[in-house]
Amino acid sequence: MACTLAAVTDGVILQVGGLHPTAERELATTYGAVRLPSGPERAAFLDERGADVTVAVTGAGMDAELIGALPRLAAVINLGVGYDSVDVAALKPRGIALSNTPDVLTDCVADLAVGGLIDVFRGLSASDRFVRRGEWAAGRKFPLQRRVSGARVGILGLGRIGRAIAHRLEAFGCTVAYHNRRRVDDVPYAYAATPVELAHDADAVIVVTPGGTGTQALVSAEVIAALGPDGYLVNVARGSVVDQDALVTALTTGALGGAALDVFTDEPRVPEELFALDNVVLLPHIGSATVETREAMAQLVLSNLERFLADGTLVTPVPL
Ligand code: 8YV
Repeated sequence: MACTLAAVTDGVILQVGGLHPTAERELATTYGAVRLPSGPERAAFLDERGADVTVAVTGAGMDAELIGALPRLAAVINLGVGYDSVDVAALKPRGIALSNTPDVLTDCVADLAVGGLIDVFRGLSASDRFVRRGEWAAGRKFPLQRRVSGARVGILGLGRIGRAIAHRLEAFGCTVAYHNRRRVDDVPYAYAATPVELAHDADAVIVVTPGGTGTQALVSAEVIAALGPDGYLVNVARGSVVDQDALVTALTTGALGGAALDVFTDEPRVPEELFALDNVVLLPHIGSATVETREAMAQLVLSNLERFLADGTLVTPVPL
């Protein structure tokens, strides 16, 4: 810990960006948290109050500059399992602790990944548009799509969410393979040594690896080419894990069969070239966005804060 516990509990709790309403309410009422202003007032706030802040609670991330403006910061409590928007390199040397929200969102993200896979294979969103445009009523037939049951699915990143996806796909009779930094011993799925190998032998690849520098463009042009015109990509991880330019080119030229994308490199901006493509499902980063899961994430954020203020430890710490 960077500060003594007394010094932490004396300090200001800073809310960075919007959070779940439960968390915001509780932060304000129980902890008297202050929200970091945006726009021109931000710099003045940091000048005046930055040195009082001991804990930051964020769903929007924290860059090195903001961390640097908070000299007494002892913990960052992140709403979300992914913490790639928090500059970990700026936390480490100062011994600032970090927590995230694992486990509580595993099922919902896995559900969405499988939902995206089914949508893009069977053309659910596209056929919904077909009906609404009146094409069915006009006597036209929606083109035949691809079968999900029995498909060969590669999972890129066999962590908690990857395993939950694999488990669901087993019920569909899919053949599951995976690529992971490390081989996982206790699973019955085939291990692919590289993402290219994974894609080469799959009808679809589901991307569920954490974001950040280590996985930047892991799904390269070569991986996309290995999936090919009959292959599909589902991304519920981070936009940064996929070479988005290569993906857009492959989709617009027919070099990739289709994609279901919940995440993008520059959210909320989505490449407009994809808007007209019926073989692409575009989602607004909703992996964990259910009433139940977001409430559970908010509660876990609050538990981490409560524990940190009580004894300087975290319920779900990120090992740094
Ligand atoms: C939300 C997520 O984007 O947990 C994550 O890493 O990507 C999602 O659950 C995030 O929690 C919103 O702040």
